Amino acid sequence: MSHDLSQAGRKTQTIHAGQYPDATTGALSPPIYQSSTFAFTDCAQGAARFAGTEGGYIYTRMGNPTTARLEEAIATLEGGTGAVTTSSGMGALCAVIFGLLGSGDHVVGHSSLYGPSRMVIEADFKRFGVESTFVDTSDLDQVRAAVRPNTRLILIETPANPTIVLSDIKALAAIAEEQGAWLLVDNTFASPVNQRPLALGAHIVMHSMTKFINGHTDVVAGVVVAKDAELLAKIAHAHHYLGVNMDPHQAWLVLRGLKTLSLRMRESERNAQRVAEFLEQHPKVAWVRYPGLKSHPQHALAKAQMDGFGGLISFEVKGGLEAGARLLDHVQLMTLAVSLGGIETLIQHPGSMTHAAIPREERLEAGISDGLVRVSIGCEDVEDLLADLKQALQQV
Ligand code: LCS
Repeated sequence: MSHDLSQAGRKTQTIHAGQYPDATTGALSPPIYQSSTFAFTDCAQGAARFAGTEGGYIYTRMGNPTTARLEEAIATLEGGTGAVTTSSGMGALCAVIFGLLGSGDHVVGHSSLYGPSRMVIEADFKRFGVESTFVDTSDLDQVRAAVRPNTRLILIETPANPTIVLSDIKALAAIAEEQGAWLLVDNTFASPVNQRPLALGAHIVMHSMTKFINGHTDVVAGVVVAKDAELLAKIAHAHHYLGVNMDPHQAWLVLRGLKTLSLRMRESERNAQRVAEFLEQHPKVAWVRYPGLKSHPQHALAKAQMDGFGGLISFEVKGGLEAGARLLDHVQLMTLAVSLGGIETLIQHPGSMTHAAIPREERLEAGISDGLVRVSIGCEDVEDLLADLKQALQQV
């Protein structure tokens, strides 16, 4: 264990939490314990580890020293009691639902969620009796109207994928508390550098670490952090049975990426602010949504609950889908690809890509218009990004 970093600054936490010299060799970079299983000294020790009366490792699906370092790091950053790492962000979401909900329980979710996150609840967990209602959680009245006596979970992304709509974490946590439900915040877009939902009252935080936390577009990974130990134990139990564990090598890569999270986020949001301002004044652009713009309907909330505005922008080119497709087909430096939060700029069309699984009517209701373009701004020289957008917009 490293020394207590719970009160340290975020840059310090990203660099030092879970990162300390190996006890036997002094290696500063964490060893990758690429082992599926761990030997017991005798039968009594094996029995004690299974019974939970003795700490230590058993089998990598249930825990591993390299993934444990990453869990320590993210729990420190999010201010949680602990964390479980998962093979993907979807693995994180499924572990929470599998661990906490059952037939007859009800979920209130943000209508604008990553497509598969919404559909796994709306279509797949439905087969197991989990009910759900999706509303615009930025409107608290809609949430209050959707909550039922059997509501156990409120799920939001803030900022939301791909609409960049914000939801008020503190207010939603209060509604959840009143109802005896848990508030789960998918903190992927903000990252723990910009937003700490547990401190605002949320009960559980999850991430697709595929995005900003890893940051190098080379790993798919997820994590769940819980505020209290009992909740974490329930989720961890489900996680061990589901088999959505993280591989030790995957954990090592994310630990490496995490060290520069703060640096990357600051660079990416500095660029994103400039790009958003450029798009907003461009005559061929119909609208732009970025939390750092005064025109964002929740700019004040962004300033209150976030410490930075992040790297994600959504916008629409005048002429809708056809015009947007032309733009996407003509970018040169930006890459036409899904995913986000990497060091390089990625641009994509949610309606036909990341959110295509959501029926069109539901997409439109959630504010995901046919022409909406989402761009994840990276750490390139901003002048090059602006020049690329300028030339691509000329082709529209
Ligand atoms: N939560 C959010 C907010 C996401 O954006 C994603 C993936 C997930 C969860 C799922 O994480 P994964 O299993 O992929 O690690 N979002 C993607 C996107 O917008 N483009 O490609 C993937």
